[in-house]
Amino acid sequence: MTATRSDAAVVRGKLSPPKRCGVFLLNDDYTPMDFVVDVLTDIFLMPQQQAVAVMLAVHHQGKGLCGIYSRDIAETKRQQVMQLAAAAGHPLLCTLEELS
Ligand code: TYC
Repeated sequence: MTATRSDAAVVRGKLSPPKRCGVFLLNDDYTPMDFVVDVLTDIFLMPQQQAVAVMLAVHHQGKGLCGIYSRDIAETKRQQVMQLAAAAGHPLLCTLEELS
C-alpha cells in the first residue's frame, strides 16, 4: 500500500492542512452565457452579480476560477458542471488545479 500525505502527517505527529483544489471554467464559442451564469449560481453558489462577472472574465480571458475546495468537493463540482453541460448539449469544460 502506498503511504499518503495524511499517513506522513500522522507519523510526524502533526496534521498538515489538506491540499486545496481550484475549479476553473474554460471558455468556448458555443455555450450560452446564461447557462454559464446558471452553473455559477447553482453549483458554485455565487450571487448573480458575481456569477455574471466571472462568466464575462472567462469569456474574455479564456479561463476563470470558480472556487477553491478540498479535492473531493472540487471533483464533485467538476462532475456536476460536466453533467449539466452534457445534458444540455453544451461543450462547456471544467478543470481542476491543485494549488498547494
Ligand atoms: N463564450 C461563450 C459565448 O460567447 C460564453 C462562455 C462563457 C462560454 C464562459 C463558456 O466558460 C464559459 N456564448
